[in-house]
This record gives sequence, structure tokens and C-alpha cells, in this order.
Amino acid sequence: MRLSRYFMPILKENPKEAEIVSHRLMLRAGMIRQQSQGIYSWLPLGKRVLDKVNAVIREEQNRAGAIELSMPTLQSAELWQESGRYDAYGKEMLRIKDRQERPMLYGPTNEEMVTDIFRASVKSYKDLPLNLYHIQLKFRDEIRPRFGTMRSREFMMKDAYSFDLTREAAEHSYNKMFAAYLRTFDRLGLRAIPMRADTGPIGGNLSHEFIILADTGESEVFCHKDFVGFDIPSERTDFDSVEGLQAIFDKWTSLYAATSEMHDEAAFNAIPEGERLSARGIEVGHIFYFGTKYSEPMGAKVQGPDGKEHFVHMGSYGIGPTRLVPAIIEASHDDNGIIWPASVAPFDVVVINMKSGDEACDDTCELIYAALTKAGKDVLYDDTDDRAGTKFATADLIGVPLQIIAGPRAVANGEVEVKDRKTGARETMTIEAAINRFVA
Ligand code: 5CA
Repeated sequence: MRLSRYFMPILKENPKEAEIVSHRLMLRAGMIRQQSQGIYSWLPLGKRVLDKVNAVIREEQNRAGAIELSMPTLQSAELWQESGRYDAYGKEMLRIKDRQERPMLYGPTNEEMVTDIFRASVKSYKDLPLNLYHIQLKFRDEIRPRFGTMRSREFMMKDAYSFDLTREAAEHSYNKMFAAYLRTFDRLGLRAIPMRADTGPIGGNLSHEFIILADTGESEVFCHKDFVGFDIPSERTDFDSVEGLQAIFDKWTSLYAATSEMHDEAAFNAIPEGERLSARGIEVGHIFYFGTKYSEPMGAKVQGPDGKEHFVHMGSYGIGPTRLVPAIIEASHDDNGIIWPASVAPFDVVVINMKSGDEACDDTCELIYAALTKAGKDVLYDDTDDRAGTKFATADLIGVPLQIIAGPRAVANGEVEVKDRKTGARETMTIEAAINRFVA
């Protein structure tokens, strides 16, 4: 991508409305734009990051055996009357009428709709377990939308829904998502700690929130310090192994960890003082087991091996991609801007032409840009007429992990500089070596 032809509206000034660093940096880097309160457009740079976050989420959901589909944002009120949640959900739900005056709503979550899909087609225990997910916009009319896309009214959610014949089988499904979440957040460069949590309007009695520790987090959390060093389930994890996944779950729930709603002061104080962690956190994922809460009122049942009909045991599993993007920034930035982990960086590398119009600089940059693009890298080429200082500041602000800097003096020697955004380390090397570093 040539920056001269891209759309990346950088802000020079710090936006006054932004209270936390991620919101400030997302606005300054031209990633998002607020359209009305708590409703955002994702501009091209932000969209690239969001897509990469979703790609990681998708890979790990698929690895754990979940199957992707796509459900609509608008739902009919009838489904929610069946489950009994239409009235219970309250003002957070945006209620709409169509031209026939039929009550509709903009989905805040999809338990009812997915249960409807399930009951229409699945009739036998032989088709279980089943886990269906989508990555879709949701709307919740939050009382206090704030911090940009961290808590917005329209937001994106990956929501998965599992169906099993028995409670035991449903617990295995729960453990699959539990392990998949640990892997997902780790690949996004985050350390997420599963904490016992309140189930709120989703319901049920088994639930964990996945929390990133951050001073700007909205939740108050309490846990054992050792979580910070726990091993993440490997790529070779066998998601069909009941014992293997139970062992992961048991390990990760063996120490105290709870959000303030579930906090047990006595249990926390039983931890030796130096090993207690009382901090603030960002909830990036939330998983629930709620048994037959939806399957019973909505009649979602299958024939079991005993020939009888059984209401299915269900769970639901949410991740907030549009919250994860600012959460990653909260965890990874410095005074100059964002520092993206490679897994979600909008571009792999930015090529900075320090003197656009200078023939040698132009030729060198074009050569590198073409070679890296051909090698399948996402390359941003800063070919604008801006001053070198402005280009450096922009590259640092948008947080691309590596920069290739081509200035007249180095280029005259057949060399360029490669800068690591995170460490600031710079290395001068031949043009060929710079290309090989990315292609190899
Ligand atoms: N149906 C269940 C799980 S699929 C559910 O709705 N769970 S939830 O309410 O906990 O939301 C799941 C995730 O969505 C949260 O962990 C959070 O990451 C994200 N999320 C929820 N509300 C918002 C919001 N207002 N803005 C941004 N992200 C949100």
C-alpha cells in the first residue's frame, strides 16, 4: 500500500475527548471515527487490525472444533418472548418496529436465535456435540459507553454456542473453549486470566471472565500472582481428550481468581500476602454454561441412546474483538505510539522514503516495496512528500513492527536502515540483506 494513495487520517493534536491511552492512539492513528455516541466506523488502518484479530480468533475456534456460520443482527421479538428474556432484558436492548408494526430488535446476543436454528434440524444425540459460532455486530444501549470501542453501544462479538446431551459432555465443550481462549489471547500478545464471574442476563451457574490486567480496566479483580507465569496449552492440544482438557481447566482454576462481584475476601486473604494480586482488568472474553435454560422453554431436544427425548445442555462463549484492539494497545504502547504484536499488526513492515523525489531513494524504495509485496508481506510504503521527521513520527505512531528507512546517504552506499519499533534498535544493512530479512 502506497501511503500517498491510502486513507489514514492522522491527527496531530491529542483529541480532548479521549480519557485513556488506547482511545487517544486509535483516534490519532486514524483507526476509528465516532459516528454517534458509542457507535464507530473502523477506518482502513483499524479495519486491518480488527480483521487480523478476527483471523486469530477464527483459527483457534476452528481448531477447537467450533463451526462458523453467520446470523443476522436484526431479530424478531417472538424468539425472545419464547425464552422469556424479551421483557427481562430491559433498556439495554434496542427495540425496533418494522413497517408491519412487527416488534424486532437489534441483537445484544444470540442464544435464542441459535437455539432456533438447532431445534429446526438436530434431532439425535448422534449429531452432538455441536458448537456454532459467528463474528457479528451486536447492540447494547449501554448507560455509560466510554473509552472508544472499549465499551461501545454497537460492538463486534465472536459468540459461540455449544449443544450437548449431558452435563458432563457440556463441561467438555466448556473446557474446549476455555483452552481455545487461553491460546487466542496468548497469540494476540496478551496474558488473560480466567476468573470466576457473575453470569448476569445470560444466566447459568458456571462462568469465567477472561481478564487482561491493566490500570485503565473497568473491573476490579483479585487473583494469585502465579497466573502470570502459567503455561499456555500448546498447538498440539488434543481437544477431543476429555482428561487432557480437564487437566488444563483444573490447573488454570487451581488458584484464586475472581472479579469483584464474586470476590471472597477470606479466600483471598488466605493467599500469602506477597502472592496476592489486587488490580484492575479488562474483560476480553466471557464463557458460560447454563444447562437447559434456553433449550427447555424453546423445546430444543434430541433423542438420546435410551430412545427418550432430552433437552440439550448449552453453553455460550463470547470474545469482544472491538474491545480487544484497544486492550492490546493498553498493553503495548510507548510515548511515541502503538507497538503492535506481529500477529495483529496492520502492516508487517513500513518502508520510509526519507527523500521522495530523489531518484536513488525512490528506486531503492520501489525495489524493496515490490520484493516484499511479492513475498506476500503486507507493506506500507511512505512515498509522501512529508518531511522525514513527520514520516518517522507517523511510523512510530501506527506501530508497524519493523521499519525500513531509505535516506540519500545510506542509499548512496547501497544500504538502508532497519528499525525495530519495539526496541528502537537500528541496524544498517545492504538493500539485499534488508529484503532477505523479511523474505527468508
Ligand atoms: N452470549 C454471551 C457469550 S456469547 C455474552 O453475550 N457474553 S458477554 O455479555 O459477556 O459478552 C461477551 C464479550 O463481548 C465480553 O467479554 C466483551 O469482550 C464483549 N463486550 C460486551 N459488551 C461490550 C461493549 N459494550 N463494548 C465492547 N465489547 C463488549
